[in-house]
Amino acid sequence: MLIYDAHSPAPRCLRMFLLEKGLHIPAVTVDVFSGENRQQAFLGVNPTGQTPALRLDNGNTLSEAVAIAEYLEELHPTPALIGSTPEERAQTRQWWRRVELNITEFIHNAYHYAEGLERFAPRIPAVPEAAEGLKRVAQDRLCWLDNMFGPGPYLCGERFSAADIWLYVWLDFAETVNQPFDHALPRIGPWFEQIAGRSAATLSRKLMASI
Ligand SMILES: N[C@@H](CCC(=O)N[C@@H](CS)C(=O)NCC(=O)O)C(=O)O
Repeated sequence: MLIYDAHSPAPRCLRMFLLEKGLHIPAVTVDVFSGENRQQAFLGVNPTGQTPALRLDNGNTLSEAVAIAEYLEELHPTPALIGSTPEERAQTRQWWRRVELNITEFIHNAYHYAEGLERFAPRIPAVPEAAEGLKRVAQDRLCWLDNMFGPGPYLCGERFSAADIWLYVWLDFAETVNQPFDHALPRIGPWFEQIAGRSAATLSRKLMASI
């Protein structure tokens, strides 16, 4: 297997997931800043032109960080970051979807349409006038998530999961692109500091240095 990695948040989610699972998969870094990922060679690997991607030993390629994480957890069930029972897996996916569909996708698109506009306008449809609204929605939905946060310490209660990784990585990225979140949020504030203290958070950040 080979991972196509990059100095960007979606690949960092996968890196942190692998570190937490103790999995080592060879990786090559694709230069998304120069647009290497949009050149023919990489499009032959992943036609979406996005990272991360996982080349399988049979020559097929998977993309979408969540799908890759699900695949790797099936191959390596322990330690479980999605879940070891049907209910645990459903609970993780419930929070994961809340995180992605309401918060991280808004952060990502707001970045594309504002701070990342120059880079992304030639690559994808860009709607700069939507950027400020998307940033507001992400902040609002983070308060919504904060209100729903149970006794913790993690989104899935006592169980650290992929949902924590995805929310943490994207909030950490958001801080660097003019989308800081309200650290005074009573649940998310302390939760963020706690996740930031994990060694996988530090190690997975290394490749983000040039953002
Ligand atoms: N939904 C995809 C998003 C993938 C994505 O947008 N990757 C970004 C890095 S965070 C990328 O490759 N950007 C470069 C580009 O789109 O040209 C996933 O979670 O894997």
